[in-house]
Amino acid sequence: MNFSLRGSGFFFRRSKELLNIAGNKRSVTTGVSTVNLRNVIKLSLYGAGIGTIIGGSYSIYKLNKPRAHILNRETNLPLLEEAPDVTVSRKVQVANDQSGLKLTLYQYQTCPFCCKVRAFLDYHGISYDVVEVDPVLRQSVKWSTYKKVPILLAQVDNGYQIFQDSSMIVSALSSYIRERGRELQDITKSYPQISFIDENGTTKNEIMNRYFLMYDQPELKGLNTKEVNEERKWRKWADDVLVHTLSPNVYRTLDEAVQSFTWFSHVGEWDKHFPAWERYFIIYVGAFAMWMIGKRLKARHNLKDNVRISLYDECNYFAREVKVKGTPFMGGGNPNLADLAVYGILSSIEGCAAFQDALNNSNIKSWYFRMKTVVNEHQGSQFV
Ligand SMILES: N[C@@H](CCC(=O)N[C@@H](CS)C(=O)NCC(=O)O)C(=O)O
Repeated sequence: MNFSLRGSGFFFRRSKELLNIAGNKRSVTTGVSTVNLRNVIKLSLYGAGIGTIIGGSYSIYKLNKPRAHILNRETNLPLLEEAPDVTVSRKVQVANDQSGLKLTLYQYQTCPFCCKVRAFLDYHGISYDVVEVDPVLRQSVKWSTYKKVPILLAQVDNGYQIFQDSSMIVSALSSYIRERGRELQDITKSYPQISFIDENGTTKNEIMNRYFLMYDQPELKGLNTKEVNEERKWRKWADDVLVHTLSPNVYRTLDEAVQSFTWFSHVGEWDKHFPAWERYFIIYVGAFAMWMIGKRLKARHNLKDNVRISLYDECNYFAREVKVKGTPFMGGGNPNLADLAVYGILSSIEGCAAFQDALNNSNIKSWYFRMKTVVNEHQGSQFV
């Protein structure tokens, strides 16, 4: 009650003041002298002018200010002055390597993205050293700010050029071998990196143009735009769709997860690279963790209830496209980068039950074995 009385008093007092102001105003506009009018106009013009300057400057400032979620506009991949002090796990030597490249691949043997890079290098008959990274302690990549594999180091005149992200590695090397004469360091400038904060507040790095090959004059090289676009589309599909069917399949049950990790240990020669306790730790703890994570990935990527069907569907999707073309490969008579990407990704699960099931229940088998032959025989060395 008290409150409402005081409230009404306040209302009446304010109303009177407002009436007074209105009355004064009326006297200004009716009994106006020219000097007063000029002052009023002047003041209004000054006000408008100052307002425009402040407003305009603020807009220019806002337009030029980088958007808060973009951390840097672009940076080029760095150059190391000296090679990191690490032990090479194995050397892949191809007798007639014409590339002139001196490469070291930091990898996990069964990471699909690393397998994709190896498929590219092996097909083209390019020699390289391999550093098998310990997935738990990761000591051999401590020198890198990038926290994933594959990472590729190429020896150049003044140091070691870093390449990261499998698709960028493949695009950059492919541009290099097809357009000899351009320095590797120069090519990497076409793949700038931006960092940004995504909608969940996580800092992300993205390599621009990673699916693009860098040619000076593509039309002079007889490149057909439709084929180039198609190759890019399937490479992207391999990374965005196909690869996401793998984990939920190879870690589908706890037994399958242990079987997959045991095979990873075998082909990655973990017995040579890691002590026994660490190997068993990775196999059993890794299998359990990935079995749990596999369920979340299944939901995130909208896989079918029976995840095998999603794997078969994607294999058939690709195989059907090759069949429609009527050529042995997506690239025609020879594989293109899309063939190599799909082959590399599928080869990462070759020893898993899911892979055998995919061969037996989809139409990918004959294409897959054609690819295996041309990659293992380095048949692409004719293009280097
Ligand atoms: N877009 C990257 C993805 C690479 C990636 O996710 N690699 C995984 C291994 S398959 C990784 O290194 N994850 C971080 C880790 O294991 O610590 C590429 O194409 O290279």
